[in-house]
Amino acid sequence: MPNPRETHVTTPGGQYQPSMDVLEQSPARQPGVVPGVPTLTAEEFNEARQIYFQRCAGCHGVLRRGATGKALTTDITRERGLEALRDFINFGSPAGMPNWGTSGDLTDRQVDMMARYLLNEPPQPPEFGMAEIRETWRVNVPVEQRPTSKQNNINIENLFSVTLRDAGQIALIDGDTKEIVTVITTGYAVHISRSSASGRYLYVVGRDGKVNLIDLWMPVPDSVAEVRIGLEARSVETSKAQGYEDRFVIAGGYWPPQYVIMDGATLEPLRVESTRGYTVDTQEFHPEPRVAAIVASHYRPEWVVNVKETGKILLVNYEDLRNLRVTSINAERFLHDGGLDRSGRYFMVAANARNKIGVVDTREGRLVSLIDVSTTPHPGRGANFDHPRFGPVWATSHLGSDVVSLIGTDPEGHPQQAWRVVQELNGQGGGSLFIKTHPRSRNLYVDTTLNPEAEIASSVAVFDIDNLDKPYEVLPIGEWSGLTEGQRRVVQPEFNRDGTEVWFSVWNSQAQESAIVVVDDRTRRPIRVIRDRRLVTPTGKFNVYNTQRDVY
Ligand code: DHE
Repeated sequence: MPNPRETHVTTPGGQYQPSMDVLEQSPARQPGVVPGVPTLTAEEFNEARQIYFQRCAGCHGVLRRGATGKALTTDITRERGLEALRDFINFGSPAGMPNWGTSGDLTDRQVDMMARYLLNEPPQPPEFGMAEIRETWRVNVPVEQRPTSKQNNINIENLFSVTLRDAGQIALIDGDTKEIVTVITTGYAVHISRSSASGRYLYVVGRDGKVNLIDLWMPVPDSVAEVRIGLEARSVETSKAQGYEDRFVIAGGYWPPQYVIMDGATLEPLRVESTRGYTVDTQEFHPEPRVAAIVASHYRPEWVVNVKETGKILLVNYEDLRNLRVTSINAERFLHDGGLDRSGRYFMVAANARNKIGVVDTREGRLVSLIDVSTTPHPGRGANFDHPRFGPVWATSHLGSDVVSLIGTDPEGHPQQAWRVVQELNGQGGGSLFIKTHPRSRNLYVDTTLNPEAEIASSVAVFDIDNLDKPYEVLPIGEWSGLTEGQRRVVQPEFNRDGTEVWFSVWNSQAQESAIVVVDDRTRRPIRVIRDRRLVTPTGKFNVYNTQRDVY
């Protein structure tokens, strides 16, 4: 019988874990020698620390106190011993630990070095409080020197902010002409963009915690302010409640685990709050619960802040920053991404490693339901549409299976269906990251970016919303791009302002050419391929109007 550890292979979900790319660059002191514990040279320590932050910290935590992966504190690792640790790193485990050695990702020397690294105390990365945050704050164009009216001819509502991931830049692409308006340097491995409530400003966050404020009214839009809110971050959002349009911004950190509230026009940091605390299930202290998705309520002056490792959803009220009111909702651990339902009242969030979707009523400030879905849901912001039989639904696809779950979201009109999976569709396969439709569209697009099959990763499935029992159509987006090199992973459908076109990124490595393919939503055929040497690793695309109003 084969050794189960040797036959174990890594799943897309197992590979899609946070990588502390920036944190690895912060200085660290090597722990002292402990009698009987194998040591590392200074060079080995630095190499091991980098590998740990890139590959391991996402699951086991920066401080090795455990997240989706097991805790690796020295009381545990020393008990297991060098040989057992080497085996685990080499072969992985069916519980989700990748087979780092047998996959060829790490050499035998590195496997041995990592096992020794784990027997020593973890280095503690620095904190980043208000003094450090303020030191990074720059206003390049003060408010009084900014235009008082729009100084360009761009149709801002149909502008796309495109993440150029590995270039640390965003490209602003005119949705009407499909021309690149400008490329702006932002944070390292830039992650997402969000529009301000008025649509004038764009906020961009890099993995290095740098937030850029871009003024779209300038003759050529550019960054007018910047600040670093921590050392590792993934999310940013603005104030959208009536009377607070463009007033505040919030950004969430992975390290330190904190969120920072800033002035909307200057990014002046106003308040920093830690998310360290107790988990919702066992109520144990967690020293590094990361801030995942943040969404602004349109009803109330509140942000919905999702704290990953503790499983808490915080409703942070920004009416009075001195006397900050935070409603702390116990949901489920490993909250990651999510979005609002069509009415804007309910927030739907994936607790990805728990295979659940949490629902929060943002009007009443309470958890409504925790719904079982398939393996590792990953909705992005999800997709809202009217189901022909079940009324309004919100949909998510999954990293770990081909299932698309449709959840009823209309407790008043369709009480039988509300907060239940009303239908499951089967897509092309696992490895899906994003799903999208638009109020004017009757198509539901599902990507499969991380599917191990090249053909599936470079195409998308499209379902007919009016005939959901009909088989999906496969759109060979990678092929349509005309690119012949690379993996041509297709990622994140995003609609234009009118809901007539859907844009897909064809994401190759930094050294290879990438592209954006624009598809006509009605005919499902390509109408334009955007190829330009400046489009380095395009991934997320954020249409200003749709992002501003949460149309998805
Ligand atoms: Fe993302 C959203 C975290 C890897 C593209 N990603 C998010 C959000 C979080 C997050 C918390 C929600 C933000 C919000 O709504 O406020 N992403 C992480 C990770 O921790 C992870 C797994 C690994 C890491 O180290 O960063 C990760 N993400 C990726 C990618 O590899 C992707 C595919 C390509 C890239 O550009 O890095 C990617 N993430 C995106 C995109 C969104 C996103 C495009 C926004 C989707 C949307 O429609 O709103």
